This record gives sequence, C-alpha cells and structure tokens, in this order.
Amino acid sequence: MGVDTKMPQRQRVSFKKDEMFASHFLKEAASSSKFASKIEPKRRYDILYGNLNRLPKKVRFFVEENAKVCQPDAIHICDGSDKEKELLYYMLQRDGAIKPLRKYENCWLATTDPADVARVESRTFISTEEKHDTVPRIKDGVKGTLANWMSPEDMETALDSRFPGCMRGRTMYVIPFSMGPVGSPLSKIGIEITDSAYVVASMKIMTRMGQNVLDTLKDGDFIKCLHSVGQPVTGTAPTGSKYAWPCNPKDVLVAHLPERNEICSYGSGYGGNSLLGKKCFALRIGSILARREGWLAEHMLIMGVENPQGEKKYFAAAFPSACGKTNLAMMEPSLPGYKVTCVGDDIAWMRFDKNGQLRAINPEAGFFGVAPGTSMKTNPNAMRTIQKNTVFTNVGATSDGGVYWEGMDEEMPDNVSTTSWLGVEDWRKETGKPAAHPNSRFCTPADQCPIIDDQWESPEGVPIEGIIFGGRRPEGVPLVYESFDWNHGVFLGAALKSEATAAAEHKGKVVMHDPFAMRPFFGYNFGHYLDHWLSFQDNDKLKLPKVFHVNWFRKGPSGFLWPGFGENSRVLDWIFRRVNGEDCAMKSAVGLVPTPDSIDLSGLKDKVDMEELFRLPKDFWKMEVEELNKYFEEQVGEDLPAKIRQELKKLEQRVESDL
Ligand code: SAT
Ligand code: MN
Repeated sequence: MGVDTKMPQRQRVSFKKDEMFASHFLKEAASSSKFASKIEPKRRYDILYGNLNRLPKKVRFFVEENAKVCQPDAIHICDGSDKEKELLYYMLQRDGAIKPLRKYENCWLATTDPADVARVESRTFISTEEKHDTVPRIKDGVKGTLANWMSPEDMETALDSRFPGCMRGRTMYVIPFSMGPVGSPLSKIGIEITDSAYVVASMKIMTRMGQNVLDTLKDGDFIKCLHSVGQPVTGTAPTGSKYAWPCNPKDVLVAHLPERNEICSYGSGYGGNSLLGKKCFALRIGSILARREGWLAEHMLIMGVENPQGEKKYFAAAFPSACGKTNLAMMEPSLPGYKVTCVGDDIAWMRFDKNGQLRAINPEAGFFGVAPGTSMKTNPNAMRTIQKNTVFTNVGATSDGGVYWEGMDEEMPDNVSTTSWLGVEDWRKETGKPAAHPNSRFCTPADQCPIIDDQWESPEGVPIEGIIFGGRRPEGVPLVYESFDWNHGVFLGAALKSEATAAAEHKGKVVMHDPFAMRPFFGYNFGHYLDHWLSFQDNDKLKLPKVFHVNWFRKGPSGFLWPGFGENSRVLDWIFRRVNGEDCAMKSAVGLVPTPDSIDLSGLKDKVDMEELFRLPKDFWKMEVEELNKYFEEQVGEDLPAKIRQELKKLEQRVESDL
C-alpha cells in the first residue's frame, strides 16, 4: 500500500488455538443442535462466555427476553478482552467468514453475499404513535424522502414475522457498548444483541465495548439494540445465503422504535444495517435524544486546525456521501505551518456547555470508511491507519496477502494477481467489472490514525468554533461563503445539495437534496429538526459558531476549477481568520464571500481562476431559489419553519437585486 509494512505475519488456524479455546469449543459442541430436531421450541441455551448473573438487572432482563424470542443455542456476553477478540477472529476464520491478509499486521478480509452490500433505505423505518413525529406533513400523493414511518401495529407484525426463532442454531452475542468515551457526560450506552460474530468484531473496533461499559451503566437505562442476520441454522435444507455470510436480503428490516428506546434490525450483516451504534443509534435515535435533551447529533466530521502561530480551532463539517468527508477529516494541509488533526470522520455529538461554548465528541472509536478512491494521494493518513488491526469488507485481495481497490493508485508487480470481491481469481481491469465493490469498506481503530487529535477522547469534548456544510456542486456555487447569521446558517444546512450517482433508471449524475447531509439519518420530522436548530438563536448565553458553505467541486470547461485535497487548507485558513474576526469578507447575494486576495494562493502550482470560482450567475441562482422553494413545499410542507421560508425569500430578493 505504498507505505512500510511489517514482515508478513503468519495468521493460520493453528492447532494450538484449538487447545487454547478447548473448553469453549466443548461447550459449543454440547450446545450445538445443528443435528437435533428444531421443531420443538427450545427452552434452554448455554452460556458460552460470560456470566448472565453478573449483568445489571435491566440488561439481564433484555437478554433473557430476547433469548426467549430468538431462541439461540448459546449466549456469549462480551467482555471486550483481547482473549475474546482472539477467539472471535479464530472462529470467523474457521467458519470461512474472514481471511487473514498476511501482508499487514492482524488485518482481515470479509466478503459478503453480493445481495448484502449496503444500507437498505427502503427497508429502514421509524415507528412512532404519531406519524408526524417522524415525517413532515406533506401533500397527499407526494412521496416523502425524509424518513420512512411505520405504524406501531404494522411494526409489531413486521417484527413478529421475523424474530421468533431467528437465532436457532446460532450463538447470541451480547455487546455492551458506549457511544463516546466511557463515562463522559456526553456519551450514551447501548446493548446490542446479535447473532453475527462479524458484527461483534466490528463493534469492538467502532465503539468502546466490554465489561467497563457495564460497570459504568450499573442500573441505568440504555438503548436496546437487537440484530439478527435472519438465517437460523435448521440442520435440514440450507436456508438463506449460500455464502459464508449469513443474511436474509429479501426480509431486511431496520426498525427504530424511539418511544421504546429500541432498534431492531433483521436480515443484513452489513455496515449501518448491523453495526447499530452508528447510523441507527448515533444519528437516528441520537437526533431524537438530542432534541429532547437540548443538544445536536449530526452527520459531521470533527477536525482540529492549527495555524502557523500555533493557535488551534476545531470545526465540525457535514458533507453528503462522495464529497471526500473522510479525506478532509484526515487532510494533510499544503499551506506551510498549518496542521490538521482528526477527532472523527463521520458523526458529531455536540452540546453547549455552561459557558455557552459548543463542545463535540466523536461517539465512535473507529472509521468505517469507503475503500475505493482511498490512496496515498487522496488520503495518506487513512492509508497509514489501515496497516494493522483492520477488517476490510468486499475489497479485492492480492496474491501477496494484500488488498486492492479502484483508485488505490498503485502499480501491481507482474507476479502479483488479484482476486475480486466476488471471488473471481486473476481479476483484470479489462473486464470492466470492479475488483472491489463500490461500497467496500475498511473498519479500523481511530487511535491508529497518525494525526488523531490529542483531545479526541476528551470527556468534555472539543470546542467547536465553526460549522461547515459542503456539497459537490459542479455549477454556480462558490468555493466558500459564510452565512450572514445563525438562521441563515441553518438555512444553508437545510438547502444542502450534492451531485450523486442517481438510481440506475436515471443514469449519470444529478444534483440531489441532502439537507444537513442527514437525509437518510433523520430520526424525526425534519421540520421539527429545523425548529430545534433555530431555537439556539433565542438563547443569548450561547456562543453560536459561525456557519460556512464550501464547494471544492465547481467545474469549468477544462475540469475542476479548484485543486482540492491538501489545497483545501487555503479555504480552512480563510475560515479560521473569519472566526478570529478578521475583516476579509464582503457581502454577496448568497452570503459573505472572501474579499479579493484574501484567500492565500501563495505557492499554488497551477493558476486558479478565482473570478470564475466565485462568479454568481443570476440564472443559476434564480433556478436554485425556485427549485428550493419546490423542494421545501413538497417535502417539508407546512412543517417548514417560517424563519427558513423567510431566509429563502431574502435570498430570492438578493438574487433579484444584486445579481
Ligand atoms: O453502512 S454505513 O451506514 O455505516 C455507512 C453509510 O452507508 O453511510
Ligand atoms: Mn456517514
């Protein structure tokens, strides 16, 4: 991977391990009913690992209740220890679910059933008594795109037709996990029950998990997370997936029951469908808790920026997918003297402290990043992070024990061949099929990132001084601008759009709405979400951060107008100076834009057409206003806050008079 790797390690199933875990496997064998009749309802299960009696009462009740329904053969209560980790990887390897990657240190490759490769939005629901707690009141006949609601009755039916008996022949794992540093006042605890050892291994990377979480929880409340791959082992004809990746794609359901603090996910083992701490808890349920308790759960990276004078500020930034969010979070600034550090690459939980300062934690402990496109050029720090203790899913594998994906930008030696994620040996580019699935991922511990911020686990969080929204906008939208005030900043988040690959039937790319980069992740009515954001304006004790919009992706006749990547530090420098109150901005129709020459272009190799980068075409912005109006009307309807409507009206007037 273009960086030093250690000597290849031997990672084989070893006989010694069988002895080491002998007592475990004896218990497993005794409890295994693979060959027993499955018609009789099961009344007992064995405790393979851990002690049910030592669980806090509420946790034990949650586990026993679900064991009764799901009927696993055995239960494993995770303690988060190294020994447990070794056992899990050993079993996953034994079962053919993962393979060691001998080129790196303790790295593994999992490949999924090709029908289970991404989040399934159409099967993701939020169930509340009141429909309008979840989705905006919009006109009949319009298909809403801001959250899917299901009635509690339908939800009950959907759950009842899936979960009973779903873990037969399998082990039920109990994962106590903390979103955020264990014990931080900003953190929250969840218990995930799952029948996937892959999920346990991934949760160990992505969250703080284990006994210390239970010790902190005591008799407190937690978010109840239930997950099953939906493929019981019946001992008769094989059911479900024919791959070493159990799943049940036709019955996938990702259900959120906020009124019961519950998440129930069925049928998929992949990413956000199964690692329930991430999008389900930290964003959907998180946003509901945040509104209730007066804070913010957002789909934002958190980065530290230090200027050449040694002054440091933290920013949170929201980008829709395919905008290089992880790249920005780990950027290597090209501007001399600047330093960027990473607190998080995906999610920010933010709360105003008693001095009115907004503070953020990264609720996660790892990165679940898209592999394709990640290279020493686009994200060297990610490449350095994933050299050890990383689980790769659906990437290509090289014959020298490494990984490969599109955009890795690496010459492959002649004697090295690649096996594609679908298992095609000696894969060739010329086939036109990718070696790695476009949504293939690395799952890697955050503390391995060479530029991880020294405060990234600070229990009180890092002070946020600016919020940045960004999208992939090929036309009309300037490189950077600042909102006039807080309400205008909230409007910028609401109006966020980005170019994305549309569903197959459209072909090609279209600019799509993704308000706050949260479109698939809102836990409640987007109109109420906007009210919540706007409400901070009314509290004059709060130091509201400045809000910015950036666009690295504007195009001219010969491609991108801005070089991007490390050069984005020039924009961060301007934002930094604006936060410090420097007089380097001027009014425009869309917001405050940099005064001429206030963006530092010194040392930039190629000439940049700044005039074109900041041009505001009247026709474009008239259309933008019209289109936003239509979107808000159709998708948010009467729930759109008056203040957002006013901001749109003001933009319309400025476009008319100033452009
Ligand atoms: O699979 S995840 O939900 O974790 C990542 C994503 O699809 O955004
Ligand atoms: Mn994300």
